[in-house]
Amino acid sequence: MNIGITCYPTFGGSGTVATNLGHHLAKRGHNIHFVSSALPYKLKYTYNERIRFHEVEQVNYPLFIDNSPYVLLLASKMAEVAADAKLDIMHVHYAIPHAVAALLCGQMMGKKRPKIVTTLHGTDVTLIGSLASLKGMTKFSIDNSDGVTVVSEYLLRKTIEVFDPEREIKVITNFFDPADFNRDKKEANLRPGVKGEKKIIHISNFRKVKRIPDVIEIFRIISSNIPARLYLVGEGPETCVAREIIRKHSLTDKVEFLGPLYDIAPVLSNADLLLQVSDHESFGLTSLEALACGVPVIGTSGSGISEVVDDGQNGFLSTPGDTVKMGADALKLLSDTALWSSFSANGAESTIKRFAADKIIGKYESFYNDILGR
Ligand code: GMT
Repeated sequence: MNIGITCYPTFGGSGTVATNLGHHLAKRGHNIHFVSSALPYKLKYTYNERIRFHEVEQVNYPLFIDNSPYVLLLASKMAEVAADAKLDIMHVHYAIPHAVAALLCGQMMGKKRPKIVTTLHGTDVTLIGSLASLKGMTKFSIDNSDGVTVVSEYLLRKTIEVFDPEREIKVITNFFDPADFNRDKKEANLRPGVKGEKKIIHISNFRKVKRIPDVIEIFRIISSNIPARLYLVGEGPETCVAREIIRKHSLTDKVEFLGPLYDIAPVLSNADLLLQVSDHESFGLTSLEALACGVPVIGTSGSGISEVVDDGQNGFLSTPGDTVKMGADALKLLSDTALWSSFSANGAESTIKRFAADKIIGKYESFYNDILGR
């Protein structure tokens, strides 16, 4: 098949999933055309006969300084690529604005248009798509795509609750590549502090939904009981909040800000515990990748994380905000070597059974074939 993929090029789960999907589909013999405002950060830009990247050019014009017509430029680029590459499918990740641009591209192309598949990733439903100003447009893009997927049962429920869609929506979960995320990938050593310190890790875009103050509070509980060091990966609006709380609790010597990283597998597989304690996550890709590396997770219940982390088996789940329980659970795990080892092994085993790429990519292929009537 000839497949177009549009995603945000920057660090983030939806772009990571979209790019990895493209790589796997190319390995299975499909021709993949990425259309985005910049090279997706996970796209390997060495030559691959089956992968092409098409950049959406910006237009420099004084009237557009504060009002870039990005959706129009994206739709035009999609139509150009779809015609030249004879795309069967245009698969967009994150509804706003990508699905809207794809629908516009479809209208421009008429009968020769590719089928449009939209994958909803989370905040396009729970935050952005729920805003009164964008809700109608997001519903329009869901109802008019040829196929819509969501990354978890939780997100399916949320999508139905928010948009009452007029169509069936398919759950195809996120996935990981066991060659990239496994328990043996130990080549990067997190800078060791005092010998025997437990390595706690948090990875996110540091937005409010990630509950960064809770991450620091759980670490404060851990480190006042056992030697521990916190590694913060990523960056965002709450980074300065984190720095302030860390200073307030005199934890500066025990916390390392690593910034955004292209490849998180080496640091993950060196960690002892991942904290993903968001208000809600549609899926929690980082939790999946941590478990695959044999790293237990302290997570929150009530959203997609509970579809990835098995409470009491490979991690512990708590109500968002319950840092006292999360701190106690973390200490229980980190102080009991046998318990930690069994959680670690369970995580690696359960993720490979349920979320290995070879189990999931075929679901996308079947979905495309169904839509194409093949
Ligand atoms: O977590 C974010 O804010 C980034 C966001 C994105 O769109 O890149 O992540 C969402 O999509 C990921 C991939 O499907 C999911 O693993 C994340 O759980 C989801 N984030 C939220 O729902 C908050």
